[in-house]
Amino acid sequence: MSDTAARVSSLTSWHQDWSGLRVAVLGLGVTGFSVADTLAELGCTVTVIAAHGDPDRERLLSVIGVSFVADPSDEAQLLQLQEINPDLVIVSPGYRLEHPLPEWASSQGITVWGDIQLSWRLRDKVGTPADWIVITGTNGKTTTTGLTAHMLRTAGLRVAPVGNIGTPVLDALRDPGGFDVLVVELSSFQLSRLGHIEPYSSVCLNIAPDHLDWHGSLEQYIAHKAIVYENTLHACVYNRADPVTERMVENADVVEGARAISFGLDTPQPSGIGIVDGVLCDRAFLAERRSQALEITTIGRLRELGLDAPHTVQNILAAAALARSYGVTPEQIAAALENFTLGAHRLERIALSRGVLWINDSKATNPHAASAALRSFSSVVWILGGVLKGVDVNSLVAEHSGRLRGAIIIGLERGDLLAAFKRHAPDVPLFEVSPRETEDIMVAAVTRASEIAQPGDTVLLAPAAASQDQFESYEDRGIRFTRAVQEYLGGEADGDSASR
Ligand code: UMA
Repeated sequence: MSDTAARVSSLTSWHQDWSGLRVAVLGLGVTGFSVADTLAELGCTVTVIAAHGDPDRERLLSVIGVSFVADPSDEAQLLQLQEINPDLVIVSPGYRLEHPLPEWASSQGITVWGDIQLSWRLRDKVGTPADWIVITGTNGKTTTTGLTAHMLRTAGLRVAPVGNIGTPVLDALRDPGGFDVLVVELSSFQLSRLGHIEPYSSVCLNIAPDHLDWHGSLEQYIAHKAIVYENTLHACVYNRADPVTERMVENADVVEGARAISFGLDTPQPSGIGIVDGVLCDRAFLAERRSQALEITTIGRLRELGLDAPHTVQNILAAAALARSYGVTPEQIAAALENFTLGAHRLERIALSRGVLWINDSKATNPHAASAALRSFSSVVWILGGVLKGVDVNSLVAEHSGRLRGAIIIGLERGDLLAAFKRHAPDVPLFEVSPRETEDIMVAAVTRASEIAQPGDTVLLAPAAASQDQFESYEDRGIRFTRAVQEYLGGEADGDSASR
């Protein structure tokens, strides 16, 4: 190890001397900006390199004395990086592992970290470092992160939900108020560059194929997800219905005394959280767990709160396990659920008009999430398509063909979807919204959906794909859908609640 690499490796506290380090930050999204801002504050000499600029962030970088280089070509960016010859490279999550810039840096013996490793090292800026509860999984991460944070907050703790949910961990670390707990949502991208951290508790909620274009194979994707459990101090929470997550816990190198805790919709064994006769119960965090269980809430109450979709209940059980591991009481968890609302773009009800329910599940960015959404309704006009990320859609179409009144395809990449419908749902009326045909994809999709839907149907935006081919983000996609529905219906929505 070079002297520089040894110096970088020894930096494990905000209060050490980071000054003068030459750092290259890859990417100028939310992560890149927070990294550059932090390292500039610590006295490093920082250059941000990215494919594209961002006028607002660029302006701020110049104010804080950070250089910025934008070039769409990887070769040109590499030359810039070589010229900087940094002591340390911090990579934004979206850069694939074998991207030429981090690859070159590693080959030169230069230390390469993701933003989460940097955050872990800097976690002692304000007072006693917060404990980290870390959450991953193919689907439900963001909801579970929000739920866990809400439960901990209801118990009177100072909590921030951070990470892939949208707020970089570094932003929370620099909050002068400080936190007791950070609930950190980690994507497979962030996990693949995690390095050594020591989570208080951890969970991988479920595994289904996603981001295969980025990871190369399902095996690699699973291997990266499994990193979430490494060095866990107290509770490794896994999904009883998903044996892959259980195997991850069995194989993880955890701290002596850390427990494996399962969650699931079925009856829990000791060290599990689950459901008995409609009651959500904890058989994990009580001394008498061999013979007793603690009641948390009931499915009936969750139904009244609109939180009873099976995948939502699973997220609640996982969040309850994490919160219980931190000492939150069942009563506090029940109280938290009373005023928790699912975020926008997750089975979000837009309108009920002329007997047709309009639902925005733009957050369904892979087939597993879309399948959960489809399962919630019996007769569906389904709007789908976008960036498929190398994931197979055949079984999704086959599984749900029976509930489809029709399907409307958006997105640029269509071959696989069209072939899946031809093979598994040849009788389902299929429509395409051609990007060339129209300026506003969602207006066209909503108009077409309104022509097909019958009273009793649900029009469901659950794309099973990422959005970036036609929209800025899944939020942008959901907002455009919502706006198109509202404009189409004018003041017509019945406004009463629909249950089906
Ligand atoms: N860039 C390049 N070349 C590349 C990749 C990126 O130049 O090969 C540059 C872009 O030009 C841009 C910047 O990098 O300047 C964007 O970086 P980024 O893609 O890492 O995005 P951030 O804005 O930093 O947001 C990231 C996460 N994005 C991704 O993982 C793609 C956000 O998750 C996360 O909320 C944020 O950090 C804070 O942690 C989004 C996401 O889609 C919501 N996540 C995926 C998912 O949930 O499925 C993993």
